Amino acid sequence: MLFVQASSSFLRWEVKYEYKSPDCFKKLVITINGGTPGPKILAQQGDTIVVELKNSLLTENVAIHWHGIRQIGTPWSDGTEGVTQCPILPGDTFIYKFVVDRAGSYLYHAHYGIQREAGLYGSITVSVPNGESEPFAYDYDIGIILNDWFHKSTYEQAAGLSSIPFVWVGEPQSLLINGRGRFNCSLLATPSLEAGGHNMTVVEVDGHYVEPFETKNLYIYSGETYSVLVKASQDPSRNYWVTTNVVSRKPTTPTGLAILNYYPKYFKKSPPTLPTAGPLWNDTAPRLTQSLAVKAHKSFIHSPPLTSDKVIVLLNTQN
Ligand SMILES: [Cu+2]
Repeated sequence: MLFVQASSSFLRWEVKYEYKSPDCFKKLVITINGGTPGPKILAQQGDTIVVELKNSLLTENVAIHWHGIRQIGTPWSDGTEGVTQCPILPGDTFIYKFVVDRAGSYLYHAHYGIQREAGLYGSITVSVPNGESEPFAYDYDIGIILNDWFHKSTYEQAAGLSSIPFVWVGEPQSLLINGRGRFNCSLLATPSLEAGGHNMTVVEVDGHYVEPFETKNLYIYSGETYSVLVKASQDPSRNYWVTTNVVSRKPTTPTGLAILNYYPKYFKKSPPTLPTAGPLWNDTAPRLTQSLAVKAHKSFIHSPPLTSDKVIVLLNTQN
């Protein structure tokens, strides 16, 4: 008999506006416990996550959606404000309580207005239960979260998007990697990600194991999560640029940069090469190739039910 002991994590979060300069441009952002992105949630499959969320925004409601978490039996913790819960009013506290029932990488984000664009988002990593292993091996795990960053306030963006005629927000001023980016720094949409010339092997997509496939460029659409394996097989005496670029629209946004370093060697040294410019923004072929390469791992195929109880026809329109 196997006994599995799930534990519970209690997190106390305070959401508020603070001035921050994630890309050297100072603006009001929404923080959780003083940071954007918010705290990383690290859990094990079967754990119960309890988040006591205090809304200290003064004049705005808030709600947080746990993207990819199925909320089986706990729909009221889904955070879809206006659907499964009333928004959390300024000054109020709400307790989210749910089980993370599937290993994988996920994100959480604001679900009120466009507060995600003000910085209210973060990551959730759920590891497999003790005694179980993933269908791939690695030595070290690191989370990377990408975000497009606009300097206009979310109010200006939202007012434009809901105006007639519609006012497009334009291109993001920068791309943030783990909450940091560059815009006119003295140092120096749909993003694609490159790991400094290291091939990436995609092994998990949105909480599902996939048949591994290799890529040099990973295309990530809004809300998607991927786990990739990177082999530290190159010259360890230098550093490498990790780059993220806008694709799908002609980019005017500077490349988002981070450094891939073979720790502890030379971790302050700039890479000796220039960052790559990223894939051609209008070349859709590699994106289609990636979509077609994502297939359920053969040991983890969940077949759909053979019969349906109910048929729901959805009509989607955009005015
Ligand atoms: Cu979402």
